[in-house]
Amino acid sequence: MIGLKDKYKDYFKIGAAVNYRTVDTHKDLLIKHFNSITCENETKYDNLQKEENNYSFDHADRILGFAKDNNMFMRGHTFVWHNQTPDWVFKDATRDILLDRMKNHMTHVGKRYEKDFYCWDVVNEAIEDKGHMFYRKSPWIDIIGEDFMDLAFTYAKEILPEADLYYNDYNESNFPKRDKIYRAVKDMLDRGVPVDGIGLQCHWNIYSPSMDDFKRAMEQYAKLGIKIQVTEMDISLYEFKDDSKLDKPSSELISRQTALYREGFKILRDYKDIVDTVTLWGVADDETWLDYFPVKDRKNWPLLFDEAHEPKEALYAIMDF
Ligand code: 9MR
Repeated sequence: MIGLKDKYKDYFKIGAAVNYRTVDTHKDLLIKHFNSITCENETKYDNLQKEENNYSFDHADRILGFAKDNNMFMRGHTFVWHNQTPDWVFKDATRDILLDRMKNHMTHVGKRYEKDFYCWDVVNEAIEDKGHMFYRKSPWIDIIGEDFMDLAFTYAKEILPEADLYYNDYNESNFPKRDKIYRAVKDMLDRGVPVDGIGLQCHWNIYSPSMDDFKRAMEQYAKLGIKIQVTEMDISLYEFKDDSKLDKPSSELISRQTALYREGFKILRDYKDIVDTVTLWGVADDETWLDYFPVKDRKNWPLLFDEAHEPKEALYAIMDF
C-alpha cells in the first residue's frame, strides 16, 4: 500500500500530532504516511517556559530533529491559549505587562524555530461555545481586553513574517459556534489583522457533527478567502455525554467511524485549493488523549491505525478515490 501522504500529494499535507515518545514508538507509521508534525504538548507555553525566562526546548528539539531527518513539515501549537499556560504569566499582570510577556514568549520561541515551523496557531480556542457569549472568558481577555487577538496576530506577524498564522478552534462545525468563529476572523481580516488561516480542530465523534454541518462550515469558512487546515482530527466512538466503557469496538461502531472519515475527507478534497494540511490528533489507537478525556482511563479508538499499528477500515476508505 502506498503512503497516505503520497495518495494525497495533489490535495494537502497529511499531519499527525506526536509527543517525544511517539516519534520513536510510532516512527514507521509516521515516516510512511505523514509529512507534517504537530507537537501534542511540547510547544505549549507551560512546556517551554514554566518559569519566567527559563526555557526548556529539549523535547520540542527532539521532535524537530525527527521531522528534519524525515523531511516533514512542522506546525507550531500554540502561543495564546487559556490552557497549559503557567500561572506566572497572569500573575500581577497589567495589560502592558501581559502584552510584554506574550511578545517575549513569541519572540523567543518563534525565532528559535523560524526556519523550521511553517505555521503557528497564534490564538487557540478563544470563542465561547455557549450561545449567549462571544468570547470565552480567560485571563487573556480579562487582562488585555477584546483586542488581545488583534495584538497577538500583529506581534506574531512582526516576529514571523514568513509563517502562516492561524486561528484554531474546536466545535468548528456546530451552529452557532461556527458563525462566531467566522465573524471573529472576518472582523479581524476587515480590520487588517494578519490572519493567514483558520484551523478546524475536528475532534468529532460518530454521532456529531453531521456531515451536512461540516459541509456548511467549510462553505462558510471558505468565504474568508484564507487557508484552512484541519488541525486535530479524531473520531471518538462515544457520544460526548456518554460515560459508558467498551472493552472493544463493535463492527457497527467502526463502520460508522469509517463512514465519517470517508465523507469528511471527501468534503475536504472538494476544497483542496484552500485546504493546506489535514492533521490527525495522534497516530494509532494505542496512544490517544481520548483514553483520558472526557472519561479517565476509558479506552477509545479514534484514529486511522489500530492498537497494533495496522491500518483500520477508515484508512482504506479515505484512500479509496
Ligand atoms: O492532547 C493533549 C493532551 O495530551 C493534553 O493533556 C491536553 C491538555 O490541555 O491537551 C491536548 O491537546 C489539546 C490541544 O492542545 C488543543 N485542542 C484540544 C486538544 C485535546 O484536548
